[in-house]
Parts: sequence; C-alpha cells; structure tokens
Amino acid sequence: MLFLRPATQTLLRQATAKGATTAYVRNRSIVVQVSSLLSGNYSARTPTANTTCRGFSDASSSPWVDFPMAPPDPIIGLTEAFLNDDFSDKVNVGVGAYRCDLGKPFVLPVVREAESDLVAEDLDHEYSGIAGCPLFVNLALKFAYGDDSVPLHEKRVAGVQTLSGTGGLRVFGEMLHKFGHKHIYVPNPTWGNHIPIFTNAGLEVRKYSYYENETCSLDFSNLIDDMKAMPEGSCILLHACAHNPTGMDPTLEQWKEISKVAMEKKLLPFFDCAYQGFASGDARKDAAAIRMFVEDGHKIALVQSFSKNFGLYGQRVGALSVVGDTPEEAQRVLSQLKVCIRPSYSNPPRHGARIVSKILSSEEKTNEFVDQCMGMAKRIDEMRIKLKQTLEDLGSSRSWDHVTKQIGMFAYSGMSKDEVVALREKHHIYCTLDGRISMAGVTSNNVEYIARAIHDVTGGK
Ligand code: KET
Repeated sequence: MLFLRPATQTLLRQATAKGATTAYVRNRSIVVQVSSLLSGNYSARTPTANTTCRGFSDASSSPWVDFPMAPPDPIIGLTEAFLNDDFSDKVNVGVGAYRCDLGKPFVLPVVREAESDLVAEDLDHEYSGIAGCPLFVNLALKFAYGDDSVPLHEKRVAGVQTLSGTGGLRVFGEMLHKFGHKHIYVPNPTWGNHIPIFTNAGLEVRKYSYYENETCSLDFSNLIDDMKAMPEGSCILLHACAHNPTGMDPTLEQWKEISKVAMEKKLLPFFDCAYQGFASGDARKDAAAIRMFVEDGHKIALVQSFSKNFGLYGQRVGALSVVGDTPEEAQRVLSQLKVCIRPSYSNPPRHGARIVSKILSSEEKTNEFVDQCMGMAKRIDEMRIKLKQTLEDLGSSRSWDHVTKQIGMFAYSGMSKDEVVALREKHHIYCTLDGRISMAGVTSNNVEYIARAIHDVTGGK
C-alpha cells in the first residue's frame, strides 16, 4: 500500500482532469494507473529500460502517446464544426461575434478610418511596456469609469492592457490566488469559459443564483440570499451589462441592492465588461453599474473587452483595472499585475490598442463609434422581434417573449440539449448546448429558416 500525501493526491487529481492516465512513482520506480493509485488499489508494472520521465513510453513510441483527445471547446469548437459542414444554408449562431445583415463579419467604419490614420503615421513595432500602452489604458478606463470618475482623478486606479477580456480575467484570477483567495463566485449560469479560466488560475469556482429558468427572468431574491451567505471578503464576479448567456441584467434598483449587500459582506466586486454598448445601445450608459459601485465606495476590479463593441475580436484588446484606496496602493497593485504578466506573455500587442486609442482620443470619432455600436445593437433587436414574431406566426404554443425581453448579443432560448442537438444535426444550425443563440448571427435572410427549424425541433410546443 502506498501512502499519498493530500498534496500529492490533489496533484494527481489535477493531472487526471488534464487527461493523465499513468503516473511514475519515483521512490518505487514503478508506473501505475492514476485511478488505481487514488483508490489505493494499484497494480504496478515496472518501467521498461526505456521508460522516461516524459511520457513513460518506450523509446520507440512518441512522447505524446499518453495524450488523450480533448473535447472541442463548447463555443469556439462550434465554429470549427460549422466550417466543416458543407450544407449551403448552414447557420453559425454559436460564438458571440457580430455579423452584418448579409451574414458577414463587420468592421466598424470608424475602425477602418483609425486604421488608415495609423498607416499614414508610419509607426514602429517596438515592444509595449508590460502594462501595455499608457494612452490606451487611460482612455479605456475613462470609457468605463467615466470622465468625472473620482478615483481616476485621484490616480488611485491601477490599470493594465490585457489580452482582451479573457487575458484580463486570467491575470486577475492569478492575482487573487497569489494573494490568498481560495475561491471566486460566478453567476449560475455564466460565460462557460469563466470556469476553466479561474480553475486554471488556482481558484475554486462557486456559483450564486442568477436566473430562473421557469420564468426566464433574474432570480433576484436567491441572488441576494446567496450573496448574504458568502464568506466575508469573497470575490464575486458580476457581468457589467448584457449578461452572457441569459441576456438578463439587474435593474438599477437591483444593482443598488447588490452593491449594498456586497458592502455589508465586504465582498470584492469584480466586473466583467465584455458588451459595453450592446445592452442599451449606448456604450456610455452601459457602464452604469460599474460607476454606481465605484461611487458607493467599492474597491472594484474590472475587466474590459473591446472585442465586441469595437469589433476587434482577433486583435485581443482589453484592460484590467483595480481601484485602490490611495495612489500609492494603486502603484503597488500595478507592480504586482506586471509581475504576473511578464512571465506569462511579457507584454500585449499594439495594433488593436492603437485603433481604440485613435477613436477614444477624438470626440468626433468617439461619437461615430457610439453611433455605429448603436447600429449593431439595433440590428440585433430587430432580429429578436423577427425571430419571436416568426415563431408565433408558425403557431408555436411556447412563449417566446423572453427573446425580446433579453438584451445584448444572446437569446437564452430555453431549448433543451436534445433540441439543440437536433437543430444542429437536422438543420445545420449551430448554437451552444445550453440553448444560447447568438442573435448577432441572425440576419433578415436566415431568420425564417432558424425560426422554422426551432419550431420543428421544439415540436411547436
Ligand atoms: N467575458 C464574457 C462575459 C464573454 O462573453 C466573453 C466572450 C469574454 C469575456 C471574452 O472575450 P474576449 O474576446 O477575450 O475579450 N464571449 C464570446 C466569445 C468566446 O467565447 O470567446 C462568446 O461567449 O461567444
């Protein structure tokens, strides 16, 4: 019998979660199945002369022989499956990426303008600083916190440019873990990637109530009760606006209550702001919850993504910021963010941040941006109305009111996993297994096809 220390057991469980099947027990010089090792019921086999630490494999086989096939990503994997589908009327409503009404990727005209300005400037391609471009960071923070934000004026906000929203979430998760947080609370449901991001950062991911499936609405009283039950000092992740996947945001009064309870419980509010502009259509208004929390005195952390609102998906433009008590405290936090970033990816890319800076440093271009972002949000709203109307016209007895009640990029349709699979297999329509439809991929051309397919797989009920 082999005695395994708890730390070793944890390591083995983590390795198993990542797909490891065998382990090399050094002090015994044996190779065993991890599962049998954990259950205490292992059968040992002696390594061959050629066993190595790499893959426990013979020299004749590949070092990657023990690598199992990982499942496709639940969101990005859909795009891969969609691209491999040769059906002519296939539809991708999986990933939250905006399409124009012709179903094509959309580059905002103001982004094109900024890009040609940049080309004319003949810029170099030197490294950024670890924290990215200071001009971009300042403008990004103003965009979220507001021009008249007190902590910004008092220089007590630490900000860095990040590899878009995902990169910022990971960096902050690592920071939390490094400075003693053991867990983080995320809404149930939440963006699927939140869970592996924070798990990989070393945190236990806990869920708080957010949505009531029966009524297709915010489960506010349970949300508040769950917050009251959180251990003091816990970090709570909040979607700043246009909650993904439900499309249901708290009202301003409800945000006020959330802020109050967070203060009472000394929680650390951590905002994920990936859709600023897609909730109300006005990017400036969509920062209301963030600004309210800051005014209420919370020392929030905030991650911003410029993927959706500026349509800069592949440029990886984002920012992470932390509100401190004093400028000196903010400097210390900033130094730690840099310590986390440097060994991870050294420094962020420049081009996308330059585009956003060009736009946000000009009042005229900012106004153009707000209008163009509003245009995207409006087209999505029109598609919500058309989808609901068509389903009703087809005689569906199910209520589709939630499709127009929800906001942002997604319709949380309420379709079951089986219905989603049927939608994919029978009708070549790709949405996530939780029934989330990216309304940004619905167009005047395909809305009827989608409605008919949904009607078919839901049996009109
Ligand atoms: N937060 C939320 C809530 C979110 O929906 C996304 C992306 C991100 C952060 C990260 O985006 P980034 O491009 O790293 O700034 N969501 C869409 C794309 C994806 O899954 O990567 C989606 O849900 O389809």
